[in-house]
Amino acid sequence: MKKRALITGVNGMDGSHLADLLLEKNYDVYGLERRSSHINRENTKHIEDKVHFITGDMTDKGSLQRALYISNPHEVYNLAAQSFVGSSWQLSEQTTKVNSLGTLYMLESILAHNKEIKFYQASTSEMFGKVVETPQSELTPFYPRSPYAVSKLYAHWITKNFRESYGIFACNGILFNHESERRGIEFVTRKITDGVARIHLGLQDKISLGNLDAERDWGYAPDYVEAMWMMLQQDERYFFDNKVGDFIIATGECHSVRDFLTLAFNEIGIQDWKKHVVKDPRYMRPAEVDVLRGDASKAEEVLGWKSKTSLEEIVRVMVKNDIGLIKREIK
Ligand code: G4F
Repeated sequence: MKKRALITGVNGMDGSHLADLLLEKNYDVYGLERRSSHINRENTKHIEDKVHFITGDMTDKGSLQRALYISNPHEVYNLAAQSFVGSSWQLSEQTTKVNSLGTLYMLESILAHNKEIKFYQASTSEMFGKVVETPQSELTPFYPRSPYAVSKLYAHWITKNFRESYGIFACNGILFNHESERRGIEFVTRKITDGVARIHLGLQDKISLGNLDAERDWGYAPDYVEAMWMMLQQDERYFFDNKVGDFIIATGECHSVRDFLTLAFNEIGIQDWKKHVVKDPRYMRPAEVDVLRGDASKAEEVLGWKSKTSLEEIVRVMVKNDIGLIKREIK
């Protein structure tokens, strides 16, 4: 029998990579997308005829109930979110409604529809915020530093609570930063690779950025969506052992925004990039997360998952892809 999966946020970077993976594994893939006059299926256009798209919204519980009814899934991957930390101070209410209440609505809907559905929640390293220890593991206390991180912390705990209260097979994947050529342009890595590509093609001279000293544990999104899938394939007999519920997904390595700039400019043969980068206070955050580094040893031990792609490779793929995209754009 073919398995059915419902992915919320299917047109995002993670949603589209996960849809690719599940289609490869012969799933029937249903994707929840928001109504809009310009639906952005940039990341899913190559699989548009294979994914069953369902219109819905995380803040509209009826639409989630309807999506479950239509897809009748074995697995739900909740990847929809207001995911840009920087905007969460301006959009704190919307961020909370989508990220926190949306997760609650989905869990309530699963409980009403079919308790046997396995549920994956996109938790995040941002919950560690002002870190109390390094590296961060599943046991590290949280200290969120943005409305985004606070909203995700609610979603994390309500997922855990539904697991403990109702016995739902629900996992939190605490994913550290992960990137790919499908990353939104507002995130620092893609902003840099897009800017570097434009500089290479003579279309711009400078990239405006905020805090260059921030350090992140950057992995490759296609590797990370595999971990999401693996979490939901665990043996149910061991699931309610508390050790098995939530997982850190990370590379264990940490690099600064400066390091990322060095690697990206290297790809176009520029060593001294300083004259191409302008510090712009508009991109500084009211409260910053200075440094994140994850310890994914539980994922390796229990799931057999390990990050496969180096930061050098990620940067190479992203810069190359942006050069190709822009060349086609200006043709
Ligand atoms: O790329 P970022 O915007 O990612 P951030 O805030 O770490 O969050 C991402 O990863 C989280 C963990 O997986 C996710 F939960 C979240 O949804 C998102 O995917 O910023 C990274 C760092 C920050 O410290 C930021 O201050 O880069 C710094 N930065 C410096 N200049 C900038 C810029 N970030 C952005 N977006 N734009 C800049 O110009």
